[in-house]
Order: sequence, then C-alpha cells, then structure tokens
Amino acid sequence: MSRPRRLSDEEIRADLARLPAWEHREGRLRRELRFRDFVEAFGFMSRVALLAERANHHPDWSNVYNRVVIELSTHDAGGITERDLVLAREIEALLGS
Ligand code: H2B
Repeated sequence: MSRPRRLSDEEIRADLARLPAWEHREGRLRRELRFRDFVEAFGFMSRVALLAERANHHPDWSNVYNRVVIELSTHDAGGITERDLVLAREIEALLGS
C-alpha cells in the first residue's frame, strides 16, 4: 500500500466544502454526532467499525451515552490525507446525509 500524502490546509478547506458537518481542528477532521440513545450510537459505531476495518483506516473516537465524537487523521502521515476524506465521505453516506 502506497504512503498517502499529507494534504495542505488549502486542500482540506476545499474538500470540506462538500463535508459541511466536518471541521478541521488540530490536524484532524472532526465530527460530533448525537443519537437518540446509546443503542443508536453504538449501532452507528459498529457500522463505521466495519467500514474502517475494510479500509484498514481507523477513527480516533469517543462515545458518551448518545454522543459520538469522531476524529480522523492518518497516523502514518502525521496529518490528514485522502484516506481520511474517503472515510468521512463513507460515514456521511452511511448516515444518509
Ligand atoms: N488508521 C489510521 N487512522 N491511521 C493510520 O495510519 C493507520 C490506521 N494505519 N489503521 C494502519 C491501521 C496501520 O497501523 C496498519 C499496520 O496497516
């Protein structure tokens, strides 16, 4: 697998125009979500886990009851790469947004 290239702030800004729920914060793509309850939140996380495992690209995230915070970065590259954008787009598709 080729090493992904770290994207510039300008490239990230342009890509986030199509991902309005995501923000660029401290070298990561970040999105917060609220669900009806824990079961809904954890169900979502399970579906993302399967996507992530398939892509061998995994989110840094946390969950408190119905709240999920997702932070995407490419650890190997020390920043945001196309892989993070791909996963963010897949997560949006999964949410139907
Ligand atoms: N996920 C993320 N977000 N960044 C990585 O650099 C990364 C990963 N590397 N998942 C993968 C796994 C790597 O550790 C394995 C060995 O391919």
